[in-house]
Amino acid sequence: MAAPFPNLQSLVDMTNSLHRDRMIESLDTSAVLVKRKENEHRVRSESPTLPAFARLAISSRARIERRMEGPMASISLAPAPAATAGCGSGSRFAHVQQAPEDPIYGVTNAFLKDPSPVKVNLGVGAYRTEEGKPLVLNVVRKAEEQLLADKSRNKEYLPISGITHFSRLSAQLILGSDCPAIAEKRIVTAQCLSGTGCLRVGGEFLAKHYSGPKIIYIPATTWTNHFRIFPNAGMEARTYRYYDPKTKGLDYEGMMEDLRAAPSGAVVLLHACAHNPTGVDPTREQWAEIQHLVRDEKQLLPFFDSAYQGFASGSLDADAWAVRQFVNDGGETLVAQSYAKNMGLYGERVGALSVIVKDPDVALRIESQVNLVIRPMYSSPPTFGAAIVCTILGNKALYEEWKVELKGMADRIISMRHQLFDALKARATPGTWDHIVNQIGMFTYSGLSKEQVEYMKTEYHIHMTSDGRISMAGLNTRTVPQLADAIHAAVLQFA
Ligand code: PLA
Repeated sequence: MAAPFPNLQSLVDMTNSLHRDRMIESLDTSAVLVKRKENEHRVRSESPTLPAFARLAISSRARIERRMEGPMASISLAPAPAATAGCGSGSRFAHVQQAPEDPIYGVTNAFLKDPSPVKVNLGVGAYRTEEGKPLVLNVVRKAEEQLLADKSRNKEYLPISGITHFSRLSAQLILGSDCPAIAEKRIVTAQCLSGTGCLRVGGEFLAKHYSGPKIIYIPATTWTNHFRIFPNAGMEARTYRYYDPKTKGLDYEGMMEDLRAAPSGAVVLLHACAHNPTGVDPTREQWAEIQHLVRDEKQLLPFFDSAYQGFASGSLDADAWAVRQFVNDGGETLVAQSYAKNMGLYGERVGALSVIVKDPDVALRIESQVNLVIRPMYSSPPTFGAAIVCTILGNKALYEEWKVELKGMADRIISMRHQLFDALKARATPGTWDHIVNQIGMFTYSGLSKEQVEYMKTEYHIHMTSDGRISMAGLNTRTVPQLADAIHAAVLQFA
């Protein structure tokens, strides 16, 4: 009968050599770190000041190397000693490093772990009601009921680029139903996995097919995920100045200077409205000059990230103004649209990527290539969320009802801004707080420091991102005083 483990010896050998490689590798890492430290402090290796762990690393490496030269049989298949177990000995993934926590999801994790009954999550940009609860819009409930009642619906795969009707309605929503690019069929729209999916697919399409420099200019202060999405998609990410902490407003001069210095034809990422995290948008006059620079001076390719249409001002049209200005000048443009916030469809992952070009034939070919980006990535998008959007946008009564609900959310956020501003004024909190009411959209970029944010977390159980961003949509009349007390104390504590 064949032995149960005919290759036991080779297994032993493999494991041993794996242990040895891992141990040597980790000791080498220590040695490299030591070398760096040595250089920094100009400490010679024989110096008695060499830290103890460094001496240990170097001598252990020599010992292991000596040992490995002996017969393999001298090493048992027993579990790795405790010292190496930490480096995951035996695993092909032992080299995998702990990734840093996502700056926004990390806040949610810390909030969930906080046992305090008064904890408040002002981290992620997710709308909450006055009662502090997540909101499913009434129109969404109605659309869901209609969809569930329709027994002719099935669960078939969607086409690679999603529901065609959804794409048309989405393009009309962001560009306006009278947009010439739509009438002239110079637009390709694909249903993607919410705003993030649109940016990722758009980024990869550009990395593969854009004829200009594959460099995207991102605001230096921006939604943190932008910095990962585009390099992952194959684009080089560079930054342009955007926010001026001194004025808590737009660094307009810096922005123009940096875009002017960009290589001609590079891509530029622009927040369509309600810039995240700063809440600072260009004025219409500034937009006109940005457009002139982008189109006429530098032939940059604008890529709009529209994650908050309707959330900024309460008006879908006003919040789409900048995008429409660019598209209607006839130049080529990309737009990523998200329905997470404005329809409250966060987890349904519904979004639309539009590529607007100069020629309908080019649009057709782009469509085929966008599909070729999507197909090996996730094949085709999910059905239900996009069906909800189609039901609402395709029905006049539901559409009107949605606009009212959307305005209700935007107005509640604006009212939170005023309540917080008044509460700080009432406490005579040192500093200027006008930016709380002047900034636009879901977030207040408070100007609070990392230390102040940490203090507010430990002392007041207020959770927010370490850059001082406050999700105003997470506040309510009950929690405003708690936040105002926390800010007041933090400002006095770290004056
Ligand atoms: N673009 C910007 C500017 C965003 O702020 C967000 C979401 C997205 C795109 C992507 O959203 P979506 O994929 O869900 O459509 N930013 C949130 C959530 C609201 C997050 O970080 O994922 C935020 O808290 O910043």
